[in-house]
Amino acid sequence: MENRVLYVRLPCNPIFPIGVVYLSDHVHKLFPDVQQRIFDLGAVPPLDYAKGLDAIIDEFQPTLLVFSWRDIQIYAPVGGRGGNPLQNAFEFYYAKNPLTKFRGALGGLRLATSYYTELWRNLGLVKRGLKRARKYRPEARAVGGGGAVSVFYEQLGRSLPAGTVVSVGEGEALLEKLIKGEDLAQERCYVVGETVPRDRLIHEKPANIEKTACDYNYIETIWPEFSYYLQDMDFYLGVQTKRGCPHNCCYCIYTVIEGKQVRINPADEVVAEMRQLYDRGIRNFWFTDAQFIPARKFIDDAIELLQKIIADGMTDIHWAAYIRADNLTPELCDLMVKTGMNYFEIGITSGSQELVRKMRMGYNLRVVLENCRDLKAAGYNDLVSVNYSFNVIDETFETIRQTIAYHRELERIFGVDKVEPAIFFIGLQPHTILEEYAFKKEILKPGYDPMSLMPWTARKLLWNPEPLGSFFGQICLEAWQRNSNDFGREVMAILEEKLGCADLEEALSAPVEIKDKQLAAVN
Ligand code: B12
Ligand code: SF4
Repeated sequence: MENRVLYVRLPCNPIFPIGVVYLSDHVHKLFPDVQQRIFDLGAVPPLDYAKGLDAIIDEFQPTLLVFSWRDIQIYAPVGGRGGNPLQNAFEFYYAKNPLTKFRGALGGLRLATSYYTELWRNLGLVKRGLKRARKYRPEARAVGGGGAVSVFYEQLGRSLPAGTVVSVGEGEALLEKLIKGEDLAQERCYVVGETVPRDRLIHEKPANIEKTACDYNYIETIWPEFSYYLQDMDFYLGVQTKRGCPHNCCYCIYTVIEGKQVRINPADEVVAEMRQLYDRGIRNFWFTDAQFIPARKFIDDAIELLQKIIADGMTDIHWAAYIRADNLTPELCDLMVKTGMNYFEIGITSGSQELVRKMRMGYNLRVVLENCRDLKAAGYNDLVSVNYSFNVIDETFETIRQTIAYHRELERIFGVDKVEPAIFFIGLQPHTILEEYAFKKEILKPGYDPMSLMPWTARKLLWNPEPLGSFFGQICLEAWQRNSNDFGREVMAILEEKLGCADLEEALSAPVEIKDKQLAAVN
């Protein structure tokens, strides 16, 4: 049977659709005769989604529709697609002034409307695409995957058309089987209306496939709109250097989806891939790994890659990534600066070692500071975004003071204007240790809908429990009022005004508790 594979990246902010690019590259390497096409709704204006999808299906007549869905969860401190979600929610939940509360309610309504509209619109696009493809190919099949599907695979299956294959995690092995027409029973997937997701499906290990350099000469031939991403020279194009993360951070699901075993993409292959993009004019790269240096034992791999980038002559690039700054050495710092790292995010979540330990993040905050000093000494003068999520577990005024002390030290190292505190509140995700904790504490009941944006559920999923929830609510409201353009720094300033700043040494030391390590007891 002839296979014609259409990859549809569902609407998304313009982030490079690296997932479908890698999938189609993999399929092409195994089955060079299979006809493929990429259609990226991230590059199409909203009014043209349906029309554009119809047109590509009429033209290409696919037998397999691969729908890639990147993100659903939108709680962020920044302007999202439906406004500033965090601000709307907080105004609604915490504002004392009835007018502000009303504004929050309206904002929340707008947000919920845009959230559900997006959700239904994407589900509608899958249905529409499949129905239209079946006009030409009655055997046509849909398969859904990507970040959002991996997180919400159990819920999304309820709304997708019968027969749709719902995939968790990487899709390479699954597509291989679908194209060969083989049984899918061993894959991390289920079929809507035919099978149900196996218990602990999400915890199953991904297939161990060694990644080779993506062949962009081929990608260009199946994706005429590729050039859209080459036009804006400030755009960071995705390149993956490894998969998997060995850590256990209590709120993170990716350590489960990508697996704990880190699989390194060979440095020569990564460089060969970057070189193809470089030759097309790209100078900004985002290493899309869950963590660029997941643990100390991967430092040598990072060094090898950066050395090879220099050896290849790509000396005028910039790159960014999520960096676990506890895993740096002076040599690596030097190479990071030399190869043009000009932005990185560290997700320490709290500046209190005690809390970092309770959240099971495996960070040694003292080491992070030492390594940041090495990075600065190596000449790093660009931005660092430090992700803090307050009130995850056992937060107290004392641990807040410690976080302030820690943040101020980072500012002393890099400069106040270079350290951007990104204040997130955790969006609770299914299958995480934090979810189990919420069950145990009876904050949530098993069977809740993690995708619900109804105010009573959303209030729990946007993790900010009492007794400190209302306190943080007020702090954030004040920060938006004072200066919404510098929200993170404003939050830090208000917290310091109200609570003061601890001694750095206190922040860095975590007395070991003998009894009841709450999260540790959960699993
Ligand atoms: C790197 C990254 C970023 C970078 C992206 C930089 C860049 N230029 O690419 C930055 C920091 C910008 C970012 C931002 C955000 N991100 Co982000 N990000 C990631 C991360 C770590 C990796 C994504 C990636 O590119 N992986 C590499 C590629 C190759 O993998 P992939 O696209 O997932 O594709 C593979 C599989 O998913 C699968 N697959 C994909 N499609 C399909 C389709 C089918 C049919 C099949 C079978 C398989 C399949 O196969 C592919 C190849 O193996 C993931 C977490 C993770 N570890 O995956 C979160 C993640 C994608 N982000 C997420 C979110 C929410 C966001 C934000 C919306 C956060 C926010 N609230 O602001 C923003 C969005 C910003 C925006 N402008 O819209 C969520 C999305 C799910 C959700 N919760 O809704 C994720 C999954 C993290 C999480 N666990 O919550 N992000
Ligand atoms: S280090 Fe990052 S990717 Fe790994 S488990 Fe923690 S939050 Fe998740």
